[in-house]
Amino acid sequence: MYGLVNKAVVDLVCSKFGQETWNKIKQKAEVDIDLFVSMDAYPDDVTYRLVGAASEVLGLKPEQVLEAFGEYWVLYTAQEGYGPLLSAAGSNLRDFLKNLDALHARVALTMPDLRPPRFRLVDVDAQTMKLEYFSTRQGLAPMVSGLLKGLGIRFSTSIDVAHAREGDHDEFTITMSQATA
Ligand code: 1DX
Repeated sequence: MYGLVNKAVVDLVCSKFGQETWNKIKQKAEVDIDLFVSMDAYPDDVTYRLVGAASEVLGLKPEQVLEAFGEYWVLYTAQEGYGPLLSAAGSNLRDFLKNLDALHARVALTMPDLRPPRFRLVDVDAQTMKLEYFSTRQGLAPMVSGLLKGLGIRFSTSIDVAHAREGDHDEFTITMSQATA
């Protein structure tokens, strides 16, 4: 994955737990890279090893690390120069999710090694949407749960997310809780 992803992992761990903890994670992951370059492509293996080592060092399940990372990614990319990219994709949760494939297509114009997931949004009722997630990568569904929570925060929309594996893809049922007067 592009270095921006690994940089976000570094930033999340260092801001929450400090440099010492990051050094332990790096060592356990056997990753010898001191600075990730956002626009360089790295083997996926590097990211998976960092997540696995973070899980061991922090005493969290890998799923919990992935979910925390997904939530952080929305904040991090907004801060790291991709605010306009995110803003162009929509100003509410539903528009944003509808435009995710277009967002990735735009990034892929200049990043030929991008392997973006594909998303399909289905409206269920006024407060429920189903998001289908197709990825070239294994095991990252918990990250998508976190991404959705991050988007809920970005758009000040309270949501509940339920996940199910369905054949060749994952499905997330997103329920927007009713604002009460
Ligand atoms: F719900 O693969 C909200 O490397 C969501 O299944 C989901 O293949 C927001 F530095 C610049 C660059 C670079 C910008 F120039 C990426 F290189 C991309 C910024 C998307 C914001 C996908 C990252 C593929 C790298 C993928 C989980 C899981 C998608 C990560 C989240 C908005 C992004 O992101 C899987 C790769 C960006 C960039 C966004 C992604 C690769 C997402 C979301 N993906 C690189």
